[in-house]
Order: sequence, then C-alpha cells, then structure tokens
Amino acid sequence: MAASGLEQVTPQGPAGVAVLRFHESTRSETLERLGLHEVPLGSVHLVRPSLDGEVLDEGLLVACPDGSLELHVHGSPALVERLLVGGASARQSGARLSLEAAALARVPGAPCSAGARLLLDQGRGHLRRSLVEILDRADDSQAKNLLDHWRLQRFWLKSVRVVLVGEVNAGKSTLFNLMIGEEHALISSEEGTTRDAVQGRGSLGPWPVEWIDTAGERDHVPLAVERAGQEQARMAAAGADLVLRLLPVDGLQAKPSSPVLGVTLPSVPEVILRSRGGQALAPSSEPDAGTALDVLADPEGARAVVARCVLDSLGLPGDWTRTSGQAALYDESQAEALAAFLGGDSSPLQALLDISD
Ligand SMILES: Nc1nc2c(ncn2[C@@H]2O[C@H](COP(=O)(O)OP(=O)(O)OP(=O)(O)O)[C@@H](O)[C@H]2O)c(=O)[nH]1
Ligand SMILES: [Mg+2]
Repeated sequence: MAASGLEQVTPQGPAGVAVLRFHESTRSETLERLGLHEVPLGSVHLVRPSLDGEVLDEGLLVACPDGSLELHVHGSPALVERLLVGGASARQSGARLSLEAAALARVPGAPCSAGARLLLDQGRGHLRRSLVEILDRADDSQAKNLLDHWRLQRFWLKSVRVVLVGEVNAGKSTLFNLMIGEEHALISSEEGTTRDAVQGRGSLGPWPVEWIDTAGERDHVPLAVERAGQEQARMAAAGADLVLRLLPVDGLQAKPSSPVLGVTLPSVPEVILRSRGGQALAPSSEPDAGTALDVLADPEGARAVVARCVLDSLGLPGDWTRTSGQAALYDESQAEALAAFLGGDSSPLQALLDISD
C-alpha cells in the first residue's frame, strides 16, 4: 500500500482519468488528510482534494456499491504521484517512484513498440535483479554491458532527433517529406517557403526518428517572421542528436560548411549532404566532394543514403534487436549511477535500489 492510504486502480502512466482506491483500514484518516468527507453508499460527489491546504484537482469521490471508496482524478502522472506519495510532490519531497513503477509510467510515452516492450520488462523487475547482482558480485562486466546497450537503446525511448538545415531552397522540405513518408511540409521553388520549424515522425530500421524541417538560411533576412523562423531552427538544432546540412549543387549561394545559422553547436554533430543533384549518391564531409542526392529523380536511393548517413553518424546499427525479458537501463540517471559504480562509488546505485514498491 502506498504511504498515502490510496492505491491506483487504473494503469500507471498518462491517462485521461486515474482511479485511486482508499485503503479500508486508513480510510477516514486519508479522507481527512485530503480535506474530504464520507459520502453515502452508492453516491458520486464532485470534490476538490487538497494536501496541506493546497487544492490539487477537481475530481469525483465514488462510494461504490460494494462498500469501497474511490477517488477519480485527472490522470496526470505528476498529480497521481503526488496523491500516492501523500504529501509534497515527489520531486519536492525527494520521494521517487520505484524502478518498476517509473518504467511502467513511461510505457505510454515510448516512441516505438520496442521501447514499450523494454519498459514493460523493467516494470517486471529485470533491471532491479540485474543491478542487485552487479552490486552483490561487484560485476563490472555486467555493468559495462548495460551501459553499452543504453547508448543504443535510449533511442527506443526517445526518438533520434534529426534537424535539417541549409540555405533557402536547398531541398530541406522535399527531403523532410520523403523521410516522414507524407507531404507535410510545403515545397516551392520560391526561396524562404518554410517559416517555422516543422516536425514529423519516421523510422530508420529499428530506430524511431523525429525529423525537423527548418526555415532556410540566407545572408539577408528581410522579414521579422523569417528571423523568428531562423531562431526556431537554431533552437531545434541545439536540441538535436544530428544536424543534417543540405548544400545544393546548383545553388547560387553554395558555400562551404558554416555553423548552423552562424552559431557553433559543439555538442551536436553536423553532417553535410549535397542536395538537388544528379543521380549518384554519396554523403560527404567535404562540400565539394561526392555527388548529390536527387530526391525527385531517385527517392529510394536518396532515402537509403540519408538513412546510412544518419545511422553511421550516430553509430547505430541498421538491424538492432533485443531478446525480451532482459534487463535494460531506461533513464540517464541509471547510466550515471552505473558509471559511478564503475568509478568506485556504489552509493547512487544503492539509492536507485533502495526505492521499492
Ligand atoms: N532536381 C531536384 N530538385 C529538388 C530536389 N529537392 C528539392 N528540389 C527543388 O528545389 C526547390 C526547393 O525545394 P524545397 O524542398 O522547398 O527547399 P527548402 O530548402 O525547403 O526551401 P526553403 O523552405 O525556402 O528554405 C523546389 O522547387 C524543389 O522541387 C532534388 O533532390 N532534385
Ligand atoms: Mg522548406
């Protein structure tokens, strides 16, 4: 039972409504703590549960015909967590979900089925068992193995984010539409067609990818709206896993690689692809070397080149699978705890395991 005297009946994770059931033995104390009162059997009341004088939500108090009492609230995980912890929000109180509960809470947000399966496995306790073994046996190789896989598997839990940049008319939107498989972004021979950063989802082999098309760069930006678009592009690129710069072979302004919109982003790798070209295809770090993508004449060839370029740049294999029922990390903090363990400090790992259901 949770410390709050409430137990979640609906599945964990974001949802429209969450149902919390009162534990019979502490029912009246829990009601009092939430500023609520008993309601007649079989009735439903609109209530505003509060903790420490702060109203948390508007919900329904349901006295079920079988005698049990339920609180139905909006299904925001933060709200539910706060009610279950029974006091300040988990973050405020320092309380955290267990490894299992936190994994299950993330399942609805997984960007692909492989990620959802990985989380479900950890919800069943595979990660906990592996971390206990690592601690008990001081098993460095098992720790290293989990960390190696984390480098890849984190992209099942958070899509690979690729931002397309380049001068106006470089063919960014044309390539974007190809990679997401639908005509989402507007394409035109007029310069400066894309004004906002546009997002779309696709996949490369087993990896979910979030593509972001951006407003084209040009030396003189006449309109405020274009400046705003370029600012969006800069922000998108700063949060990217990879920036793909298109450099048109036939562009009047074709020039060597420049930092994204004049700003150097040291932590984000940037790869240059020649665009709007002839038939042969090759990614290149040398703007003048290689031949260009021709998305219009050879979409499949262009797609294959871009896929290879993105996967190779990030060191992702094109055919990665995992056996179900295996331990896997699913959060950066777990990777940090294992790295600390390998560095001789096991306390962060111990802290992860100390939180139980
Ligand atoms: N031949 C050829 N033309 C292309 C290719 N890709 C794009 N184009 C053409 O180039 C023009 C500009 O394409 P867009 O995709 O709109 O270019 P953009 O980089 O998004 O342009 P802005 O949004 O203005 O920055 C259009 O007329 C496209 O049809 C290509 O691979 N080959
Ligand atoms: Mg465009």
